[in-house]
Amino acid sequence: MLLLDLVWSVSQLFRLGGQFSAADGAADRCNALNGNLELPDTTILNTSYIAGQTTVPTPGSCQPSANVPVSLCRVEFVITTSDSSSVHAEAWLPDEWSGRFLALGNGGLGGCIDYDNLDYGASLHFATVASDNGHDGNDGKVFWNQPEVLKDFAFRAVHVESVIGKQITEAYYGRKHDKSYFLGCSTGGRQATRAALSFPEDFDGIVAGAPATDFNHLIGWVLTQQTFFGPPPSPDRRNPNFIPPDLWDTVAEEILAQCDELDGVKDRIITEPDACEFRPESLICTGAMTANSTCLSLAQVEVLRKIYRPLYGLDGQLIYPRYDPGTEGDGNSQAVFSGTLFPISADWYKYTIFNDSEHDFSNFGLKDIALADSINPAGISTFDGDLSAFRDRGGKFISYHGRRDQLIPSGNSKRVYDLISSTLQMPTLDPFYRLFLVPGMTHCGLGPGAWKFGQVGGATSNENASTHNVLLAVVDWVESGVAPDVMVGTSDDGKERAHCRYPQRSVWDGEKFNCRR
Ligand SMILES: *[C@@H]1O[C@H](CO)[C@@H](O)[C@H](O)[C@H]1NC(C)=O
Ligand SMILES: *[C@@H]1O[C@H](CO)[C@@H](O)[C@H](O)[C@H]1NC(C)=O
Ligand SMILES: *[C@@H]1O[C@H](CO)[C@@H](O)[C@H](O)[C@H]1NC(C)=O
Ligand SMILES: *[C@@H]1O[C@H](CO)[C@@H](O)[C@H](O)[C@H]1NC(C)=O
Ligand SMILES: [Ca+2]
Repeated sequence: MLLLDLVWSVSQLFRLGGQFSAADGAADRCNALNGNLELPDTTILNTSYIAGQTTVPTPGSCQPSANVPVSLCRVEFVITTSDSSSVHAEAWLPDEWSGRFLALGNGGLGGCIDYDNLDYGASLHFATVASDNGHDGNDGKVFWNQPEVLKDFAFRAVHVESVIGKQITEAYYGRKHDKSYFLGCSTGGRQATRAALSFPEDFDGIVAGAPATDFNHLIGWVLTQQTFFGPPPSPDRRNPNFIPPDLWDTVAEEILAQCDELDGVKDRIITEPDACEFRPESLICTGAMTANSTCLSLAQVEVLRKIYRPLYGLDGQLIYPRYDPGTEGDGNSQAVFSGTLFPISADWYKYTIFNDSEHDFSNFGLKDIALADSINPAGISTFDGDLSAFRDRGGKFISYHGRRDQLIPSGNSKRVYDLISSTLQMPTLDPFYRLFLVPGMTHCGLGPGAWKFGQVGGATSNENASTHNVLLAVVDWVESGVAPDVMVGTSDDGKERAHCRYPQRSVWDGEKFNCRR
């Protein structure tokens, strides 16, 4: 393993006196980086100065082009992480630089440079870096018998992208960055957590959305959910357990009927899904009714009971919190409930646990999750409450999770908070770690709730203030000591709602929602 014990050895040709001022000679300085920069285990592939509001071609198989918002120097580079692995990355260095460094994460089993957030970070004047996480594309086959590629994915890519990205930033602007940040959601949220646990010096401030932590369990939980209802029926295969899409709409309406108003407001948003004790019995077909789009068979009701229960393992320990009721509307559930094996989950188990591309998942169960636990490829699990090193060096961590997340139950973020709290023996993590729960938001964004709070490009409100933008909020916290009490989000129809930090609850007072213990 080559964990990059790096020596800083750049020929610093481009030092400027005082504040960096952009445009003058920026193109020359950018082009000059190519060939003049010597970085450990790193090859500069290309540098190009790009005038703002341009579309540029991109390498790799993920997307053909990317938008460049503001004038910047684009540096494409590759870091060799072992004899059999490497990380491709890009640094976008805007003319107007705030002095801040920002590293980005990935999604799913990716494999894809996050161009949307390179665009977003650069437009907010961060020197922004993103990588391909050690492989191209979203197919899990790349991990098959490739332990080094797996290490890049599990912990190494974000570390090297930040170590080298900071050196490129310094070489270009002629001075070190002031503070460094990380932004990611889903797999990016897990990468964020891994960074804080294993590389606490890498970032001063971290934003972790819907973190895919306790990874083997999460992936195993998804596959287990899928065994409850099985594949869709076909002419030659009956499946009385399967719940077709239109019946899911009926289920969604019944859950809203039972639980929407628990929070005091009938708005199709269940503020606290954990308070919803959904009773599917009300949907059982009676009398002459046959199971169709308006009622359910006993077998289907039993499937629903299982889906909305937490999953426990062979040893009786919790594997994963339950699926959030209220999530199944608007076709939201279809990715997992369509009956087709969820590709991320199937690939992970095929190529890192079973080492068998033809594995038959029809009997997937708790024994398989126990096997994944025992293998824990490249230490992927990321379920550890000891953030003391990150806390003690002054790091600030903001997590958020939509309560209508169709892929990762929001209860897991509460569970992680509680784990850190008990591990560090801190009754509240307020001094360095805050978790904002976002009612009515799906995975990482979208949904009927007030989901726009700057967590990704495209999720900004009219106000780019730290009260309304989680990235700017962590900046304020790190640089001015101003911690966010609430996170104000904006919905698609322009309504604002203040999201509460756990363990506070969002309580309706007859006129508005307030955050209370
Ligand atoms: C480097 O970037 C420029 C500008 O986008 C492009 O024209 C050129 O083909 C690139 N060269 C390589 C080797 O990728
Ligand atoms: C479902 O079954 C009930 C009772 O058998 C019937 O009244 C209703 O029209 C059916 N709905 C559909 C969509 O077939
Ligand atoms: C699959 O390969 C990994 C890595 O070599 C190994 O740890 C694991 O035990 C293998 N899985 C099985 C089921 O043999
Ligand atoms: C907020 O920031 C984004 C950068 O992503 C920018 O596009 C937008 O115009 C800004 N909005 C305001 C009101 O400044
Ligand atoms: Ca409600």
